[in-house]
Amino acid sequence: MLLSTANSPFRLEQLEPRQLLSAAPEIDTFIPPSGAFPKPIVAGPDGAVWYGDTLAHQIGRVDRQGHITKINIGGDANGIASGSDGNLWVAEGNQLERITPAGVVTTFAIPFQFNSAGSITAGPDGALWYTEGVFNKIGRMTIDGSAQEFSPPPRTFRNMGQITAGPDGNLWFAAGSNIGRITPTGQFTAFALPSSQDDAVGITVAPDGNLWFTENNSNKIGRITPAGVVTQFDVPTANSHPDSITAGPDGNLWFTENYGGVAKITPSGQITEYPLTGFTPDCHGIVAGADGNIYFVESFPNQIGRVDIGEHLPGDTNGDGTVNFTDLLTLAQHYNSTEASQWTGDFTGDGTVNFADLLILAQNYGKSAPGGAAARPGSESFLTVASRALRARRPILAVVTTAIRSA
Ligand SMILES: [Ca+2]
Ligand SMILES: [Ca+2]
Repeated sequence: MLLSTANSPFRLEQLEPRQLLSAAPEIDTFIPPSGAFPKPIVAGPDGAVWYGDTLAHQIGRVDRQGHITKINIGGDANGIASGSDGNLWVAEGNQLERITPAGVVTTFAIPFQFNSAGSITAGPDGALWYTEGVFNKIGRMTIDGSAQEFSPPPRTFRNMGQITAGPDGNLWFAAGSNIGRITPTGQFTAFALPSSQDDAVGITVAPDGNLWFTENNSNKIGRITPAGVVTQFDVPTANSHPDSITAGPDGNLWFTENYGGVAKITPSGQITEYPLTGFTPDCHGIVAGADGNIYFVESFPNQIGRVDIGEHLPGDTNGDGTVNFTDLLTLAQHYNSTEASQWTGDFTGDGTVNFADLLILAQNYGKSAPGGAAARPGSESFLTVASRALRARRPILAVVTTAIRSA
């Protein structure tokens, strides 16, 4: 549409209204220093994300900058949970292991030694609950390592998969053509899915008060209310093999696909898939990190992925919700670095950490994001640091660097 007036030399062209394109989120990839075929992943008690290798007797810790450190454990981590005791718990065959964030490992045998603990989660009763896929039992271990196991009526469940704490005080688990529920005292209920071909493997609880689950071979995402009403949604890509699912901070559910990538589903069932580039990665565990981003495991080729959907306060290099001296130190350490991201101080996103980024940090110094995880003040105000630099007639960065060196 053209707008013009008789006396005006200008013609104004009015833009047609257009739909805003929603850009695909950025996906980062982190390569561990060692390990093999990672699968489960959890938001750890220390604010970092932790995952387990199923073939290398190790668990890994992923920090906000994507650095990965490994801890050796006694077996293969089939499942990993964040316990009520502030420790990590790993299901690894016929034992569970308790690992402190500092790396102290304690091993506890499960009662039935011929079984294999797969998925594990923290229960509403403060204990750890785990599925035993081979003989289809559910186990419960207290944080001091004493365990009991519950057997459902024969032939009720097969192919027990993941387990999660439900919104109703019970534990819920995926089991092939059933979704299962067990009360803290061990009473089982089976909710049959519509088809015997349904194949539930992953499960999580969502803010809408329902349980959401993946169907691996039947290529669906399902929702079940605590009363047992099931709704299913087909995944657009055929044979994508949905694996694990988690509730994102954006109100959507996020899930992995064994063949190709990561995807989200809205509470009303709209699915958007984000195929990963390169050769087809084999994606398994997925979790929302404390920084508001989605972390997932590429079992093959042994990588950790992160979907950057978190709100990020510019200047907050460690993602704890507050801009303070710690963030300034990180920026100083990476000044002029080529390893530039918002986690190292590149808030302008131009690939370098430089003076423009320092200005942004200064502007936000002392600010906290809404719901910032740790809204504690910096040890020194930015003005103190800056005025010290001015008094010494030196650039602020030199003062910061001196502070780092003398620390
Ligand atoms: Ca911070
Ligand atoms: Ca920059």
